[in-house]
Amino acid sequence: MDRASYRGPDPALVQCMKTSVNTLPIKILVSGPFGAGKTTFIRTLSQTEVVDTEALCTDGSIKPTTTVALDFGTIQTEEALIHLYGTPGQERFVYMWEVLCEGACGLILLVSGKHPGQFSQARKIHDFILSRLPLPFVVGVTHQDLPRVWRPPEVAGYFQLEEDQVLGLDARVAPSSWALLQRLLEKLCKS
Ligand SMILES: Nc1nc2c(ncn2[C@@H]2O[C@H](COP(=O)(O)OP(=O)(O)OP(=O)(O)O)[C@@H](O)[C@H]2O)c(=O)[nH]1
Ligand SMILES: [Mg+2]
Repeated sequence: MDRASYRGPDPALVQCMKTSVNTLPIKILVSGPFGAGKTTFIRTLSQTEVVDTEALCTDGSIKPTTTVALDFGTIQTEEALIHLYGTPGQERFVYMWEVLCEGACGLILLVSGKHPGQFSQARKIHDFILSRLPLPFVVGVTHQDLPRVWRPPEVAGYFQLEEDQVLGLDARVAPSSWALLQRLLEKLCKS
């Protein structure tokens, strides 16, 4: 077809592309150390029943269960379908981090402001994932509802990140969790 006779794209094709854009999921990885709040974050935001793989902690740990494979939740916004994949926090499940990275568009790295001793583990997870896939990412500092916890600017300093890449949240609360996801989506749009 020559330029002169071109009358614009086939309306059926345009409709099909719009549908694809709205239905192709954006895969977001939610990772971070043990107990950072990954499963909680996904349960708070998911609009569908969360698929989780919790198993009892048998070592007298600080919490009764831990994720052993993944968490999976979904969010449908006007613009996009978002798939949230949560990783296990414990290093013995490291093989799942690799599996879950596949096809991810962005990373939410959660750290608990209550447990600065886990920041080095968070850095390991960050390096593990980003050395395989240079994903846009944000850091969420959970447990901001508690007193005497590390605050986002301090965590940004620790990880040597810009302050706007690190947000505080209570992962049990939807608006606070949504603000973090929104920050990542803004980054994805710019990348
Ligand atoms: N107060 C408070 N509690 C939180 C917050 N985020 C998570 N929790 C609690 O912390 C505990 C651990 O949360 P999980 O969501 O299981 O943590 P996880 O990162 O999935 O843990 P693993 O899968 O074992 O690595 C749960 O009891 C949550 O209710 C938060 O921001 N504030
Ligand atoms: Mg979990």
